[in-house]
Amino acid sequence: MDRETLETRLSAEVQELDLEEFVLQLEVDGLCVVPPKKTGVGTDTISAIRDQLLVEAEQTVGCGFDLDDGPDTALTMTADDNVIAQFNGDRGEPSQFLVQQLCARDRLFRDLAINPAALALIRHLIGRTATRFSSHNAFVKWQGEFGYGPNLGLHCDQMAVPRPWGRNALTANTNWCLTDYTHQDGALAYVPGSHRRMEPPRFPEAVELAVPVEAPAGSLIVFHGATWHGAFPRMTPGMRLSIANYFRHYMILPQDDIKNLFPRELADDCSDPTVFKLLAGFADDFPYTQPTERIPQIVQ
Ligand SMILES: O=C(O)CCC(=O)C(=O)O
Ligand SMILES: [Fe+2]
Repeated sequence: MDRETLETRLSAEVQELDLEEFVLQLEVDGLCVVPPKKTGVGTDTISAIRDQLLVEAEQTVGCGFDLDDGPDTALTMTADDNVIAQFNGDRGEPSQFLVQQLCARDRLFRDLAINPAALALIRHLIGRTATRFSSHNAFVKWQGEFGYGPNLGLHCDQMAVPRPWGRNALTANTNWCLTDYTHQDGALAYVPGSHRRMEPPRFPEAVELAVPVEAPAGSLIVFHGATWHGAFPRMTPGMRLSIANYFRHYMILPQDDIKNLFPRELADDCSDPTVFKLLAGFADDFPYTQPTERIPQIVQ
């Protein structure tokens, strides 16, 4: 490969934002941790997002949440079909839930979803013009020994896509750490290099190889859709908060039907409406909502 071809494989955004080292880490490990000085998302913004998320958590569950103490009321999970079983504790005592559809809730979440550094790395994985939103969820967690159970909830995000997978990512994820990630505090767990296996996790191998992603609050974790990951249980008091802004190739179904259901006027209220609307897929052709081909006409 000549020098020019090699150079053009990294996008202008990756080069301008000085993200080359993270691209290399994504290629080798299938995951990278980007510090706040590279994303431009500072302590004040992270703190405002955290406060807003605690408000959303309270609205969702109906009890108060405190960063240092967790929920202010005892909580349980019902056998309701809407409850995702993986989020139950071993005796039905929950220690986490999701706040979903974040981008419809507050502009802070919309601006985070189009952060240029996150987008440059995701587009490197999925493809520049092919990248779209899939979902925007917050993980709200507190102390609980069980967590995801002995398998640490290890999975790949692109597991719903039929195999064989190629090396290109069909989906890719960003996790914004809103609190410090340490092993004891319930960090993300992942298996370095597992995206190169191009298959879902095998057990017990995956658990044996899993390592914690330790990173201070404000860090951005980016990972390939085939990377094996889950989380360690939070063993300490207080809360573990993160936002997962999840992306897809435009030929992969989104988790949330953003194109059809997201309020268009909210898309105009963010730091870059053009980029937000492109990623939301508002202008995408597929799936057709009406016939698109010309019909033969009878000659009069
Ligand atoms: O933090 C976690 O509990 C897991 C996050 C995860 O699986 C994801 O964002 O896809
Ligand atoms: Fe995941």
